[in-house]
Amino acid sequence: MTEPRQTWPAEFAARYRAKGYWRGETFPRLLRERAAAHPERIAIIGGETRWSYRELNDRARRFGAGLLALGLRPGERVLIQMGNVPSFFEAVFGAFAAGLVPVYALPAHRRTELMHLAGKAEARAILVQDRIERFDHAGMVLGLRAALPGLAHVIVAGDAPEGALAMAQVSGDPATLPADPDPQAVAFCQISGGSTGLPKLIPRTHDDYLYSIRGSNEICGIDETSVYMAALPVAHNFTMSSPGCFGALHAGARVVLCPAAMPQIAFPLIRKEGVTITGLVPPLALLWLEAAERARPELPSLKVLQVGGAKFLPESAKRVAPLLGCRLQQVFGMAEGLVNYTALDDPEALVTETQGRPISPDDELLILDDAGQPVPEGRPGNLLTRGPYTIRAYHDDDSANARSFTEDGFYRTGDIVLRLPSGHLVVQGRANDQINRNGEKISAEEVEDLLLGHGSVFDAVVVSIPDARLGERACAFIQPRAGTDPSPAELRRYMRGREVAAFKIPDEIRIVSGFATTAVGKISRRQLRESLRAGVLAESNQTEETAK
Ligand code: AMP
Ligand code: DBH
Repeated sequence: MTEPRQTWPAEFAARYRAKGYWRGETFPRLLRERAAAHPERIAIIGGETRWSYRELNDRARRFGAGLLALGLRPGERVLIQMGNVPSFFEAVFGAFAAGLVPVYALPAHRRTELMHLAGKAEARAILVQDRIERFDHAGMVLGLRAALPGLAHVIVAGDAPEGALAMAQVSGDPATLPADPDPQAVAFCQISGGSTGLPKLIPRTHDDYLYSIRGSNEICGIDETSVYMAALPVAHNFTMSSPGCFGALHAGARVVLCPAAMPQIAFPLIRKEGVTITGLVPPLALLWLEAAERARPELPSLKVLQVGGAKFLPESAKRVAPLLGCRLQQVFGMAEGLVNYTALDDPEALVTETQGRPISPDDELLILDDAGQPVPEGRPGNLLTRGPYTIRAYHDDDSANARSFTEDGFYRTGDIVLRLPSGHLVVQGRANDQINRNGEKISAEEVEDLLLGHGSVFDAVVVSIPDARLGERACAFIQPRAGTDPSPAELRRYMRGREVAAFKIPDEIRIVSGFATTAVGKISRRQLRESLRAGVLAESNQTEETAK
């Protein structure tokens, strides 16, 4: 068994502690203390459910004790796939109380991703919501069981099918819960979008994550009067911690769970619950702006709209304050750590044109050219970072670690940024082959690999194409095997059959006779992707020209 760990060199750890970043706080203690300080205050609102801090804490502790009563042991991993429902917090804080390590899957993940995550984490249990948006998640997870010999329990929030345990029945005596964990221990694993292969596990410690949460709360002005609405999936790092649901709970504030981020659902909820802050990815922010243009919504409580996960263009950013009557805050973050924010009192131009500054004075940022040399100030380059809440390694993945971290512990973000004299970063794009579709990160390599599994595919190259609605869309170029003639529809069906997250199915599939090579018959994937992308862009420019 490989237990997830995250360690910083001793001199760094000592510095982060001395500066008060790492304070020895832990998640189980956090909720217990808040529940003791203000038991009757509302913590979580979801649908008709309103849980006070006391109720959330009591439920979590009984559930955590129930997990131990099933035979799970502190340190073991529990894969959690749930949507924006109160029981997510009961599950997660229950696991924390029991010393178990949650590993978060996103609602969009399907069999392929769950198998990978559960396998990598050596999960002893999977906790899953019965259905999310009508998809039978419980059924899917039960179907994995046979292939995961280490998996002891499938626990279902909601209606449990035969063969699974209902979450409501998992209950035990809180007196059996262990002592609080070591603050340096891994509290949970976030997951990375990544640019190669399936999602990687990101072990985060109590100390490091809670520092990023306190820092975020300060920058975002979160206090006990705040009402944070989770519009994006709660398990996403943005929604969880920037400042997100955990930020709100840390401040003793309220979390409102929005079942879907469409304006028709979100606007009335903001009005009803007096939401003060929420976060969106750019395509959803565009939807909100469009809706607001049609019928100016009254959202007097809303003070801050955060937009992040993908680049929000200045022209759209400028429309937020006039149309929604709130401030915009851009957020450029990553589950590996580093998070940047524009400040609430930054001048307008910086808020609309930049992705903000890092949380911590001890976030070290390098902006390097492809040869690894610092670029002149103000020029774009590859962003590398290390600091008090940025991981030093992924869980159990030597080759990813070798690629993603330098010898002195900097994380290669894969982002191309430039830095203004004020310290604000402007994201210019990605250095590697990742498609940022709607804020969902897709590895071109992973999709190519899936396509290559089809009997008629000789070679496949997947590229990102700028897209007005999605930010970027995925376009797959397919070279068929000699004598075969696969259609795009058939390839899409095939991908669906592989049971992967639907956002990974290419938006466009083009069948080509072959790929360009050099005289010696070689071309790098990167060059190839660039030339294919350039071809698509040239075509769409031409169409625009003829339309004029
Ligand atoms: P992940 O590592 O999967 O958590 O994804 C983080 C990545 O999302 C970053 O490295 C960026 O590529 C992208 N990202 C997040 N926020 C922004 C933003 N505000 N602007 C541009 N890209 C962003
Ligand atoms: O995209 C991200 O991963 C992200 C965006 C904004 C993130 O992890 C975050 C803020 O914390």
